[in-house]
Amino acid sequence: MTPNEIRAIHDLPFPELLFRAQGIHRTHWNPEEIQFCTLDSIKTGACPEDCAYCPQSARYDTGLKIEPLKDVQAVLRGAAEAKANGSTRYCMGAAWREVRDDKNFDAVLEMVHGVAGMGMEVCVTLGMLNVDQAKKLKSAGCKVYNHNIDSSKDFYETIISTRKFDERLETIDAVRQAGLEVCCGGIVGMGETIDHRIHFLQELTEMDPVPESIPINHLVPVEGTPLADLPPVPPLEFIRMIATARILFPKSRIRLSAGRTAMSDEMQALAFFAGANSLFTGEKLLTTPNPGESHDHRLMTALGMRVEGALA
Ligand code: SAM
Ligand code: DTB
Ligand code: SF4
Repeated sequence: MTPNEIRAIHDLPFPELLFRAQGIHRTHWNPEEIQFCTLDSIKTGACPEDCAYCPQSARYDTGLKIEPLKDVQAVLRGAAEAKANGSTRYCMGAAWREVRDDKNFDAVLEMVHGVAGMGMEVCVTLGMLNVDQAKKLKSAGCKVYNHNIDSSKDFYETIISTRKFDERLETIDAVRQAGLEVCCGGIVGMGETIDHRIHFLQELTEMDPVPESIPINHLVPVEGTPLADLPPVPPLEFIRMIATARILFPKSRIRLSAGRTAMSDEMQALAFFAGANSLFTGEKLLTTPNPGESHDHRLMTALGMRVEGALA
């Protein structure tokens, strides 16, 4: 699809855009269900990369408490608790530039093995990696690898100087070659234009196969990072992104990811109507606040919706 064709969808009159997105959504998904996923930051901060949005980069003073790789048993306890709260997917993130073949990676493989053994879907996001490492994750029971392209190539290279957009694509290729599912999305609200957003979506359409899961994060502005003072994206623009993603990727999960603490319940309801069908629960994302388990269960009840895979 050309950028102009994608832009034409994105710019449809709002009722038409939402009607189309919802129609596609109900053809492929149960519109009453939302998948609850839990994030666990297994290694926090002191990252050598300079991603301008990220509180975990060592370049910015964000007051973040740096933590080395967590203990395997502590991670497994967290996963058991998340499962008890309705999460069916456990996503472990490490502030690494890349995976190294060392004892830390061996410990991550143990975590993956343990969480998979509890019957949860396991997703990890560890930075760049090669096919061999991706295969080891797969053998340990990992289902999905998260690696975002974050924005259009042009815009990406104004946001991060320590790596190239094409290196992101290489990692995603390695993940595919190993037979893992791909979770790949981006961030809106970093000062990009709507055309940058369109090119970001177009880049995803060119992946073959397209990602099974597409997180749409709203920038969480963190003091100390270069993007700390950016204004939020107008809510209706954000909803247009969700709806356009749903139309372009009928069978992919669209994840309403970072930034929900700044969104009203009404805005989140609109995002679900536009086709978002997954979110991160818990008090924290990786390092920034998140609405929390009880808020999200209340929201599901208020909307007459259900947590996907929940017993009751
Ligand atoms: N270090 C690995 C990497 O960069 O792929 C994995 C962890 S990194 C924190 C995962 C993703 O979190 C980033 O690609 C970005 O999309 C998202 N993220 C980080 N900081 C954010 C922020 N302040 N607001 C919204 N999303 C953010
Ligand atoms: C993704 O796209 N969003 C999640 C997950 N993948 C790993 C991370 C959001 C992090 C937001 C900033 C923070 O809490 O540090
Ligand atoms: Fe490091 Fe990932 Fe944050 Fe970039 S987004 S600074 S690679 S943790």
